[in-house]
Amino acid sequence: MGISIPAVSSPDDRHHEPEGEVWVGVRIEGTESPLRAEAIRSALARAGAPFVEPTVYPDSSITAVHDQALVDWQATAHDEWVRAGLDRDPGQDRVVPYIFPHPGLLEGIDPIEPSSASARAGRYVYDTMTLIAPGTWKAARAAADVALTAAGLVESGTQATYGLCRPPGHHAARSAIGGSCYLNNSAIAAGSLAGTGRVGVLDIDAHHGNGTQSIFYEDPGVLTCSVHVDPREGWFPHFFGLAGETGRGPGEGTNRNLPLPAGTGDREWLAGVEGLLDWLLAGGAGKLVVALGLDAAAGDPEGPFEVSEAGYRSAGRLIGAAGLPTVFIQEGGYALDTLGDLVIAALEGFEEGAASATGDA
Ligand code: SP5
Ligand code: ZN
Repeated sequence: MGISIPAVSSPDDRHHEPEGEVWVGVRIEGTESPLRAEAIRSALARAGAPFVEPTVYPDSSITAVHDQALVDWQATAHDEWVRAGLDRDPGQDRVVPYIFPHPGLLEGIDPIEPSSASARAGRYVYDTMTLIAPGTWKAARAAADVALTAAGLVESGTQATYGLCRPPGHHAARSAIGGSCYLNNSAIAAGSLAGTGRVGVLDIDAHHGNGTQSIFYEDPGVLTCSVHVDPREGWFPHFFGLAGETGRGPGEGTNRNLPLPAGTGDREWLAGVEGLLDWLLAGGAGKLVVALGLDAAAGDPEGPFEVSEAGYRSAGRLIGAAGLPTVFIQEGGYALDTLGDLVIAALEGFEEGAASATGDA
């Protein structure tokens, strides 16, 4: 079968060329490459998905979930880096931090806005793996437009859309970025839908959707949930992502985490997806954003789960059967030879599940 879900995609994703990541102080090859989006586009084209170009949205849709200062810094961070001469001495051509306003450093004192380009990187980027290249902002801004366009189509009555966002977004928080993410595309989509009733975000990337969780942590208008590898077993984002994190203040009870052990396969993972969907429906979610990471698949180089392609198809069926208007937003997924087929499996599964829900299967 083919795919009739509109796929929003921008040619600008190719401008993000991090060319690796700095891990334990060493620049390694990394897996978040431009080839990911190319692989997904090819698979979507083979499946006959209708492609849609993104519309350019105003910055206000982005600053609804990110601090203006973070957006402004990212837009000029690479220029600032080069003006400071760091590409020549010491010869680092990507923006990468070296010092961070760690809570143990500050001990409660409000940090000043640092003046050096290298210190400013640590003010806004919480890890060393999220390199900023000359074209990163162009691609990240386009990915946000992809998410907003996919959400806008659903807002105006399309049952489901897929946003091919690259770079990914779910690790980007309100005021700091990391985890190969720059703008939180899933949160931006959810924020844009939130005017008209409760929105649910279901994050099935292998990693905890920490940015989305923290952005909406006190917001009762967006229910957030994530099924992911247990950070206590040594996985990014390491410091949180546990079941006890349930929201705060007016958002108490509006976040849910399901950490699962490394090695988790279809059965346990799908039971988790189903439980989170039931929780979103019980909480009154009227629209759904799916943070679609494919790195829970067996063989993915960044994740230890063992989910099969059939498992992703079943997840799509469960989501489709929920019957909600749904925006799929591309997150992680790094096995270039299977990535495209996994996206297709999830989207085909959705169409099967949606058809069975409305009785026209
Ligand atoms: C969007 C998304 O899926 N981001 C994933 C970010 C997690 N990256 C963690 C990388 C940890 C270091 N990897 C080094 C592998 C060396 N073999
Ligand atoms: Zn991931």
